Amino acid sequence: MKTAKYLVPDDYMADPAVHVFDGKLYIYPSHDRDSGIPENDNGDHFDMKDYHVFSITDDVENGVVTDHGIVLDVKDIPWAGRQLWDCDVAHKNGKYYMYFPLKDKTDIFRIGVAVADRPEGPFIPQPDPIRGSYSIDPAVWDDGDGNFYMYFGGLWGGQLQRYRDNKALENAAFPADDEPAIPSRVVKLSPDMLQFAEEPRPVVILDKNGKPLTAGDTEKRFFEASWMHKYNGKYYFSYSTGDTHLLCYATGDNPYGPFTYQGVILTPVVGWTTHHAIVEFRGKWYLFHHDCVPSGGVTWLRSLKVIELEYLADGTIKTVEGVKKQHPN
Ligand code: FUB
Repeated sequence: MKTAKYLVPDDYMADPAVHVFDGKLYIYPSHDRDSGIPENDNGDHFDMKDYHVFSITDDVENGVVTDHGIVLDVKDIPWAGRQLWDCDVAHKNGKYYMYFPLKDKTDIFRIGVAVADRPEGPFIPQPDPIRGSYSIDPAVWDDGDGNFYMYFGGLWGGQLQRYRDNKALENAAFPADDEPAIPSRVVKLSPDMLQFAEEPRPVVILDKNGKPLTAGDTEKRFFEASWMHKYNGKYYFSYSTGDTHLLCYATGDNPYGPFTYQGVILTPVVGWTTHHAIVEFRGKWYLFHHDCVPSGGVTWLRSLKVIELEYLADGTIKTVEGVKKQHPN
């Protein structure tokens, strides 16, 4: 697959999380809609209300994409305020666990869990969010030894700047440009998959000299959209740089890191956000992502895309060119 392919041309879907369950590929995206809320740095215009699940049985290039319909609706989540953002799903012992960020009734993002018997749902929400959870963009990694790890966090509208050492701050705090960047977080999940098993830890990304990336290094530092995959025994932590619109990656030797910055996976796409999942299916690697080309550049109406991903012999990822655009900010 040399050029990216749109997967759901008739609707706006974004923020793909993708997994292979029972030999089928399942896509768990955000479901964009036009709410009429004006665009701002807080992301209020991303006012999503439900999730759909999609599956592909054959190969990604030619397979039919099946829409399994609405599998979780904000009106069924007891603690809901607003804004269902990027979710992810993990499978353990015959159950499927959907992790989703949602603002509670006080407008604070928490991470909730909903449980299903099948990968295509429906997902039944737990009565309360995960204790001690905060911010957005949960991505759950199955380490294959019975342990599952959640990566999460996002700056600006994702509220990560409001926390330090897992405690809410009185006021949001951004580090100075020469100070270490605000990190994504990683936490092991409890055996029942419904809570954190420990305190979340910072995901430290080092430069090639072993120094943590600084807040001023905006083309490399973490902003949002964590994802984890493993290639040739190495852990690849990937993420969006947010206001510089890049998807980057860093590699390490274990799920907690530290990770060393390696490079750019995807150059800027049309639209403010960029977000992705990397997954192997039938012997090929794929980069699932989104852009705003079909909506004519409307930031909050994004469309799902996929393109084959290539690794070089040394394990580095060949950069994919997004559909270029000058970003106004
Ligand atoms: O979809 C809302 C937010 O936009 C996601 O949570 C971020 O990762 C960005 O894609």
